[in-house]
Amino acid sequence: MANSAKKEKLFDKILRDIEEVKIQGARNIAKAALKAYLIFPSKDSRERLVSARPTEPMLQNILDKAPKFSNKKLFAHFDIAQGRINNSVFKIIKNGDKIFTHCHSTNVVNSLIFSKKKGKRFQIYNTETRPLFQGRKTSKELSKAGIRVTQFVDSAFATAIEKDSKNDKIFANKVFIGADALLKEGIINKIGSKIIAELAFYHKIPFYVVADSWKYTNKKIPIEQRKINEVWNKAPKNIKIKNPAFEFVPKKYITKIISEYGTLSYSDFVKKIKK
Ligand code: RUB
Repeated sequence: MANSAKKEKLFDKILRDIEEVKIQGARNIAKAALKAYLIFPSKDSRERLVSARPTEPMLQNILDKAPKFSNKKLFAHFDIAQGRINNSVFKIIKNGDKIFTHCHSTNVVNSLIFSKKKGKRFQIYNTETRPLFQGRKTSKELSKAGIRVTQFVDSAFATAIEKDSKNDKIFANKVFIGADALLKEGIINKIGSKIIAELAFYHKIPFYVVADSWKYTNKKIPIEQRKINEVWNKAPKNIKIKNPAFEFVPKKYITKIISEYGTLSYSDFVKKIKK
């Protein structure tokens, strides 16, 4: 196969894997999109990659940075930011914590595995994340790292989070959630995140967003609507199906955001990023 045909094949494969959520999570998507863009750096490639997952400012930001910075510097950012996030998450986790998480966030998962390796003892409550079950990926990775994981269906959000005062049992005492987009007034993350935030707020459980600052944007970000057959394949024709992939979580629910800038209130984080 000629070299250019090989390159085209690789570009198309990355694009398809992003669209089909084989490559998932803002950080992995941005990394893969940069790899694809560098094969064919053009306006057209950029548009195709951005529209593959439209709720991903990190993807957009990194492609905007691509002409201005070396590839080495851009790729290095992911690990530098993650390393700083890991150290901050480690400080926040206390032995005996029961941490609730949702979907699959590399920023969250890596920091939990780092904390476990450095000796913290805690357990995870996790929801499966219909329709694509990214929660199972989280459960498998954490369990492989020796972390105790309890998996719930999404409808068990309240049960997995709430305090059972009658039996003097506290379920989750902290929530760690990733982010796709960091905006001035709050974040966008996987569908389900808002109800988790509301429950945490109601039960006075700290709600932490764990996210690389390159997910920040001033732009208006659309919520990706995915194919309806992910929800119900061959559903009766007269039933309308909606499949929003993400939702907005207002900053009033966010106890702190943990990024490479440390652990900050959401407003302080926004101030910092705007400087
Ligand atoms: C993944 C998701 C993750 C964020 C952050 O959604 O909502 O919480 O992307 O992930 P999807 P990361 O599976 O639809 O891509 O920390 O890996 O950037």
